[in-house]
Amino acid sequence: IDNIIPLHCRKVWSKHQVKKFEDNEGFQQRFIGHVETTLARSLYNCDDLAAYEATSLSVRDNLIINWNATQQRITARDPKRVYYLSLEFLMGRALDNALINMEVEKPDGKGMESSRALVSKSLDDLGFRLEDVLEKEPDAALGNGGLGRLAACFVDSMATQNIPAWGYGLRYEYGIFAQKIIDGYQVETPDYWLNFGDPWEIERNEIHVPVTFYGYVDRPSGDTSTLAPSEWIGGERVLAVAYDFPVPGYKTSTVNNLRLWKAKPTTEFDFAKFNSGDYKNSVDQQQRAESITAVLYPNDNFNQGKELRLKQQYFWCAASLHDIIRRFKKSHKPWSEFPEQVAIQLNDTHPTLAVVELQRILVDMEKLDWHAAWDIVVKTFSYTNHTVMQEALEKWPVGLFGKLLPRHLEIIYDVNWFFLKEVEKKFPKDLGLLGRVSIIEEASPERQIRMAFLAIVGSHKVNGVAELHSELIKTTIFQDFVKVYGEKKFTNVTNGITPRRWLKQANPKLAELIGQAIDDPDENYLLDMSRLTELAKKADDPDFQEKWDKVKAANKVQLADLIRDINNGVDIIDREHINNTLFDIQVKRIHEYKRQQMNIFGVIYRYLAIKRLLKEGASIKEVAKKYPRKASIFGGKSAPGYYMAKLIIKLINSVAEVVNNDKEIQDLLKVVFIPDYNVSKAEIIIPASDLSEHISTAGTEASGTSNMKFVMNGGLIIGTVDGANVEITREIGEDNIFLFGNLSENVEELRYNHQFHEAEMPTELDVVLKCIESGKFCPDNASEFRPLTDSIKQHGDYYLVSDDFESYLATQELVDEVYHGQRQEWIKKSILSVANVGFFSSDRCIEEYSETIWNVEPVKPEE
Ligand code: H53
Repeated sequence: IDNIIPLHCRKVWSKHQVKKFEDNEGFQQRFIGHVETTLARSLYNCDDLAAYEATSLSVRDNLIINWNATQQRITARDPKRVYYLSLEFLMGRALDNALINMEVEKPDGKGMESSRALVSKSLDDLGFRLEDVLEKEPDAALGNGGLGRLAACFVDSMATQNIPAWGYGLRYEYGIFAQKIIDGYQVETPDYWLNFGDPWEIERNEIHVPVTFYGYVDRPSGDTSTLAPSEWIGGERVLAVAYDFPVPGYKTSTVNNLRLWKAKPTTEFDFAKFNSGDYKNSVDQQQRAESITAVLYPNDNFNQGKELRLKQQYFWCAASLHDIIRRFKKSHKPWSEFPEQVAIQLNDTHPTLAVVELQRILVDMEKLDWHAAWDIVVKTFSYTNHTVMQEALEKWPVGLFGKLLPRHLEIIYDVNWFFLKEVEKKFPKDLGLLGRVSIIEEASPERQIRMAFLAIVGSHKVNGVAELHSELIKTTIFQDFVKVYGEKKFTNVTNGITPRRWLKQANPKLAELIGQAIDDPDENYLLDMSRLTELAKKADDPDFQEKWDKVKAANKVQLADLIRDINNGVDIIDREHINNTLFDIQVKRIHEYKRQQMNIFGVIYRYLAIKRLLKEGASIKEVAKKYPRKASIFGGKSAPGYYMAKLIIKLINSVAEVVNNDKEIQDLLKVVFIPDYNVSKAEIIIPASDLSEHISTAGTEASGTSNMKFVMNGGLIIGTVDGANVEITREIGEDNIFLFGNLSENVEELRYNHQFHEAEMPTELDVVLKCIESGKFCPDNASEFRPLTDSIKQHGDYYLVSDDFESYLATQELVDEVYHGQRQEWIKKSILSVANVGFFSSDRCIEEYSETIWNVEPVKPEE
C-alpha cells in the first residue's frame, strides 16, 4: 500500500475518515440524512417503510466501516480462508439481527453494548416504534428449509468466531414462494422480495465474471488426450455480477461477507435487432441470461434434474471460483500452496461442479500437470451430505450435462477413470465394486452422473450432520466408499443453530431471564452456551419456575395474536385458557417422511374419542380429564409439484374446519394451519411451544434443526429416535423428551414385511382411516383423501405410520398427563432442557469444522 498511495493523499483521507454513529445524536443525524438524501423523502412523508430503509442504511453504514476494517485486516495477515458454497441461504430479516450483533459504546463510556436499545430510543424520539419498523422488512427467503437455514446459522457463527470466511450463493430475484391457503389448498404466489429494493445489499457492478455454457472442446496442441490442456469454445456467455451482504458477528467488530451472484447479459441489448424491428429476439438474450438467477427451485429433499438448475449451479460455481482464485493470486504464492490458503466447503452436492471447474482451471488455463492439479483439488474441498434419501440425491443425465458443459464432462470421465483404476488395484477380485462406486451410473435409458460420488472422490473429508446420520451414510449409501478410502475420510459434525437469532432475537424475555439467573446480565453466555448448565440449580426453585412459566405464557399470547391476525381478527384459541392449553406444534416443510399425516391422524383420533365420550354421556369436565385442552398447530410449505404433501395440507385444513366449528367439544381441541411459514414467523411460533413434533420415520431425517430451536426456547419434544433427536436425548436426558416408535435398524424389515402381508391396521388407525374415507372431512368429495389412506393401506406404508401409530398415541397420553397433571414437573423438564442445550450452538459446529476439516484459525480484531 505504501508504494501505491501517495503520502498527501493518505493525509487527506485520514482527515475525512467516516465515523460510525455511537449515540442517539449520531444515529439520528444518519437517519435523517438517509431519509432526506438517499431516499429523497422528508420527515413529513416518512412512513414506517421509509423509516425501516433509513434505519437499515444507517446501521449498514456502521457495518460497512467494520466490514472494510475486517477485510483489510484479513488481506494484511493473509491467513487461510474458508468459502462456504451453498445454493441456499435462508437468512430471514437482517435489521434486528444487526442491531443485536452490532455493538456501540455504553453511554457511561465503560465498555460496549448492543445497539438495539440505542436505536430503539432514537427512533422513539423521532416518532417511530422500533417494533413497527422491524415489521416492514421482508424476509430474505433464499432457501427451502433446513439446508438453507443451516447455512445462515453458519455464516453468523463464522463471523462471531472471527473466522475469515465468506459465503457464496445466488441472488434469486424470487425466493421461496409465498404460500396462501385457499379453500384449504396451498396456492403458490411469487415472492418478489426486492420490490422496494434491499437496503442490505451492496451492488458491485465492478466485480463481474464472464461465465460460458455450451460450445465445444478444442485441443490446440493437437494432442488427442483429454488430459492435455484443452480449450473450451463456449456457445453462450453471461455475466455474473456480485452483490455483497454484510454478516456481523456478535460482540465482535468482525463483519464477514456473503457474496451472491446475479446473472446479466454480456451485451445489454441487441440494438441491431431492435432497430431492424426484431424486438422479440433483441430482448431474448437478455431474458435468457437473467432467467438463470430468477428463481429458487422450490424443492426440499428432492432432485428434479432440470437443465436450468444445472445452469444455475455452474454459473454460481464458476463465478465463485474465479473470485476465490483472483484473491489467492494477489498473494503471489505457488499453486501448491492453494490448499493451505483456501478451504471450500460443499453444502450438499449442489456445488460439486466447483471441483471440476477448479481442475479445469488448473489443467487448461494454468497448465498444471493433471495429477498435481487433482491433488490440489482434493486437498481444497470437503463435502457435507444432508440426506440418505434416494430421491434427494443429485444425478445428471450425461447427454444434458455434456451439451451444457462439454469440457467438464471429459474431466469427470477422466477423474472417474483414475479413481476406478485405483479401486481395481486395491480390490482386483471385486468386479461388482467398480460398477457400484463408479461416478457414472450405467442406467437406462441413459447414463447418469452421480454427484454425491463425484463430491466424495473430489474431497478430502465427507461429513454427515448428526451422529446417527453419519453412521448411516457409512453403512448404506456410501458403504463402498468406506471400503475404498477407509473410515477416516468420513466424519460427523452434528448441526447447530445460532443462539443469537433463535434465543436472543426470537425470545428476548427468556434470554434476559437466563442472563439474570446465571449472573450474566450482559448475556455473554450467548457466546459460550455451555454456561447454561448453571441454570440447572434453579430447576426446582418455585419462584424461578413461576418466572419461567410467565415468559412462556407471554410468548403464547403473541402466537395467539398472530393466529388471530391470520384468521381475520377472530380468535381460534380461547384467550382465557391460554396457559392451560397445550400448544402442540409441528412446523417444517411438508413431506411424507416428516409424517405430518401421522400428527393429523392423531388429532382425528383425539377428536373422535372426545365425541365418543360425550355421546356416552360424559360431561365436558369429565372428558377434559382424559383429553385436556390442546391446540394442534401446523405450518410449512409443500413443493408445488408434490401431490401427496399438498393433500396433507388440505387434510389438516379440512380437519380444522370440522373440529374448530364443533360447538359440542367446546374448546378442548383446536387445529390451526399457519400459512406461509418462514423465518420471521418461526421467531414467533417457536418460543410459544409447549410441545413440538419431530416424528420422522427413523433413519430419514438427517438431523433436523428446528428440534434444537424448540428445546432452546424451553419447549419439550415428542419425537422418534431419528436425526439429532438422538443427541438431544443424550444431552438433556431421556426424562426430558418424549420418544416413541420403531428404531432405524428395524425399518428395512418392516418395509419388507409390508410388501407381502395384507396390511393389518392397528384398531386406532383403522378408526381414523375409516372416518376419513367416510367423507367426514370432505362431504362434497368423499374420495378426496383416498390417495393418503391408500398409501398406508394398499401401497406398502413406506413411512411406517401403521407401525408407529399406537406408540405415538400412547406417548401423547403421557404428554397430557405431565403437562396437565404435574405442571411443576413439566416446567422443571423445560428448564433442564435449556440448561443442557448448549451443545447445539452453531458456534460449536464451526469450531469443529475449523479444527477437524478446514484447518483454519480465527483472525481477531485488535482489542
Ligand atoms: O438439511 C438439514 C437437516 C435436515 C435435512 C435438510 C436437507 C434439506 O433441507 C434439503 C436437502 C437435503 O438433502 C437435506 O433434511 O434433516 O437438518 C441441515 O443439515
